[in-house]
Amino acid sequence: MSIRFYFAPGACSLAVHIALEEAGVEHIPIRLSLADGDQRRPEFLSVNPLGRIPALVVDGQLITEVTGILAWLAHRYPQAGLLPLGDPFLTGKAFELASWFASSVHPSFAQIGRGERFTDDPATREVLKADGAVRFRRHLDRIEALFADGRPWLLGDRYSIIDAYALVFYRWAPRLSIDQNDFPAWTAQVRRLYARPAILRALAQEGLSPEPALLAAA
Ligand SMILES: N[C@@H](CCC(=O)N[C@@H](CS)C(=O)NCC(=O)O)C(=O)O
Repeated sequence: MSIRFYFAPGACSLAVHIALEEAGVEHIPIRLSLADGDQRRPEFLSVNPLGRIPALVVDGQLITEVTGILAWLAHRYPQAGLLPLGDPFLTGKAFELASWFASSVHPSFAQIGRGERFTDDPATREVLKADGAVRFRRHLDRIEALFADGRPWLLGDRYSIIDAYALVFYRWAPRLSIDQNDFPAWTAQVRRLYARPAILRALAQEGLSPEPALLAAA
């Protein structure tokens, strides 16, 4: 099987990168620079005409959307335990969270830097930018609140790839000057995430590192 994975460092594609590492999937990583506009160049538009990452090309067939790719990986590599596929309720909860991340959390962040997705009107973009910052912060607070019952992972007792998906947003918080220490329970979960070698490998392959204070020895 040939798998080509298109990603940008620290973007939402990080969740897919972690899943590929967790499942030990051999793949060809293709790094794009969003700042340089690689996603709008003909070479990439011929792969994904929507000009978005992540994109996975499996034996010539394209899969896009974080949730779509994670679902494919979870079913194709069930031994990796990316999703609790044997438990219909927890699988539903996993997709509940992934859908919320993709439809609400991520778009609120996109309102800030990708106003062109929503409107052509410059004045409305400014409104969206301010509104996105408020909404993104509220979403992060909601993620923190999910841990209020003491669960170690988003789905309960067991790690799933949904925990890695949330890590994308946790790592975006400082870009908006949001202090990650405002989320103590979530921060404890991120410490547990950084104890997983697959996650450290995915970060390293993107040229990124864990926040030093959150490593086990810190
Ligand atoms: N709903 C999509 C969102 C994909 C998306 O917006 N990816 C961003 C990076 S996080 C991107 O490709 N941005 C490039 C651009 O908007 O030009 C998903 O969940 O995969």
